Amino acid sequence: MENTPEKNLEMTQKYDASDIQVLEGLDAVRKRPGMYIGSTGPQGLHHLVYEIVDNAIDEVLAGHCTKILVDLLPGDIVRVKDNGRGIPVGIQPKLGIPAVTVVFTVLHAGGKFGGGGYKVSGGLHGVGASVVNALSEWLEVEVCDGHYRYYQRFEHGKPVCDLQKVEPTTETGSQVAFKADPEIFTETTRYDYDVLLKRLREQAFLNAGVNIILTDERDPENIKSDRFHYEGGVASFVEYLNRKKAVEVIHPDVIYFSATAPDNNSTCEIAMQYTDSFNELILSFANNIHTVDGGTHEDGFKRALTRVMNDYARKYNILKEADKNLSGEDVREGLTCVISVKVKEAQFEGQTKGKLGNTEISGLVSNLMSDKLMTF
Ligand code: TSJ
Repeated sequence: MENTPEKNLEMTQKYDASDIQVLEGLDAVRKRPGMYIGSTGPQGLHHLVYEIVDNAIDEVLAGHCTKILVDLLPGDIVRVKDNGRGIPVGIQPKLGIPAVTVVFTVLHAGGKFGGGGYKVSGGLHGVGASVVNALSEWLEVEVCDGHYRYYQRFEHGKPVCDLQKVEPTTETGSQVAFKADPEIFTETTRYDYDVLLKRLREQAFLNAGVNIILTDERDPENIKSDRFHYEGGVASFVEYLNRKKAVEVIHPDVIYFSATAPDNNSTCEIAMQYTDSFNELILSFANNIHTVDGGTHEDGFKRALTRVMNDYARKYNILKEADKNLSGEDVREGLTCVISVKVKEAQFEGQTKGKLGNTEISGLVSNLMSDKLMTF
């Protein structure tokens, strides 16, 4: 009964149907790219790189990747390579095609196959590799799974060959090379080295221990390269932010706290250090995304900092009975702080999705801060 002609016909039809759906999905991305990457200007262009790198960062978070190479090649081709497990190449049962092909041809397919729920990173709009593929003139993926090297090429998001088994190898990892489509990015397809450098350095700070190497080979006469590796993670980030000669730090060591929620669904890291500056600098991140408008993690931090400082000041009679409480601004003067939370199901709010909305995170961060800062 399993292999009757009727059954085969049915399967063929099913496959065709999902195939059409796949094409429709990526055509939608090419029709309205702004919906998926924000803009088709320089920001959107750079966003393509972040989307691909984010996938490699997920492999770092899963504990299987230590090194990410980002190369700019002549013609503004981007090549990203990691030393992770390799994007799975097995046939995805629902669609009947290799999982890696699904990753690049089905919207929102990133990290979903296999049902593993570890994926916590993601770009501004959390869309993934298929969007980059849809907006690329061409894209090539290579996967090594410790047994074989595999290869597939796409043009304008469509496979131009099946996944090829190239050669035996003991290597493991993934590599993606792509050329942004000038028909989409009409303003420019030129990457700004310093824009990528800033974002990749930030990612290295937020993911302690990872090695990220950015190389610009666009001009063979003038090759540039920077490597980012910070064992200190967010504490190193604060040191870096306070490195400027114009400011003096008030205490030599950066204060660092971390916690995992009892339900294991979120983690929080805080690094802070006071300087003699009048300015406060609080950078907050959720799932490695800079939350420019703050949110529940930042609120929880500020609430706890104000409370602990006032409690301490009362207890040791620094604030006398007649004195008013210190305000939030008072206790944040001169503070440099990085807050990084990783949340299983992050909710980003606001017009630009720059604000963390998860209500449970406010309590996690404020409890961590109250506990540890009080002890400190
Ligand atoms: F190379 C790269 F950085 F450009 C890149 C790496 C680009 C993309 C789109 C993905 C990746 C990537 C994906 N690196 N590593 C992975 N890992 C997986 O997809 C993977 C591997 C194994 C398993 C497993 O459960 O065995 C699960 C996943 C999600």
